Amino acid sequence: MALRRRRPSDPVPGGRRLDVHSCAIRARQHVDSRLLSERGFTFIELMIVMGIIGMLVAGALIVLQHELGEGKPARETRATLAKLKIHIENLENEDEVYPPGRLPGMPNRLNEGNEAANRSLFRHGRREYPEWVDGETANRDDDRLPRPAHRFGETALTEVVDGFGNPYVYMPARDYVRYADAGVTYTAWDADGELVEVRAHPHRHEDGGFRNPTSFQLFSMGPDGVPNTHDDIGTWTSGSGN
Ligand SMILES: [Ca+2]
Ligand SMILES: [Ca+2]
Repeated sequence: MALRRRRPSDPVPGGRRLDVHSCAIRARQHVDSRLLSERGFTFIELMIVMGIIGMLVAGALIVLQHELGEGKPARETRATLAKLKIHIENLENEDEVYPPGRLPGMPNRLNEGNEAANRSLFRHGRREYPEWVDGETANRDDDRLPRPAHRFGETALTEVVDGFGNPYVYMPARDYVRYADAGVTYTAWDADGELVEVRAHPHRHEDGGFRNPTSFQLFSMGPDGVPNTHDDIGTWTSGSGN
C-alpha cells in the first residue's frame, strides 16, 4: 500500500490536531505574563527605593529644621552648659561634694551660685580647669573680691554665661529647699536690652519633686531671659549632654 505525504489538514497522531494559531496565542500570553511580572517587580523595587529616599529626605529636613529653628545662641548655650556640667561633675568626683551655692566674702547676692561654682573650679587648681573662650564668661554684676583668691590672681567674680549673654543658674541639691520659696537673684537681659534682676527657683517635676534631687541643677534661663519658664535649657533638657 502506497503511503501518501501527510497534509497540514490531516489529524495529528494520537487524535490531537496541531493548532498553530492557538500555540502562538499561548506563547504570546506567556510572554505578556512574564513581561507583566517583570514590570510588577520593578515597580515594587521602585516603590521601595522611593520610600527609602523619602525617609532619608525627611530625616535630613528634620535635622535641618532643628538646626535652623534652634539658632546659634541656643546651640552655644547647650555646648557651654555641657562643658560646665562636666567640670562640676569632675570636681565632685575628686572632692565628693558639689561646688557650694555661695562662697564667703562675696560682696553681693547676685549670680552667687554661678560665681561660686565657677570660682570653685579654678580655686582647686586642678590641671583640667575650664578653658572658657570669649563670650563664655562675663561679670554682669561687676563684683570683685577684696583680694585675689585663685591661681590666676583675678579678683573679678565672673559668671559663666549662656548664648543669650545671661549667667547660668547653678544650685547644689542641698540649697533647693532654701531657694524653693525665696529664690535666688540673677541678672538677665530683658526684652528692651536692659539688665534686670530676676528670681530663680529650683526646677521641679510635674509631681512637685525637685529635678536632680541628689546632685545639682544647672540651667539657662533661655531666650526669654526669665528663669523657670518653658524655654529654660537645663542639664535635663534633651540635647544638653545629659
Ligand atoms: Ca559677678
Ligand atoms: Ca526662660
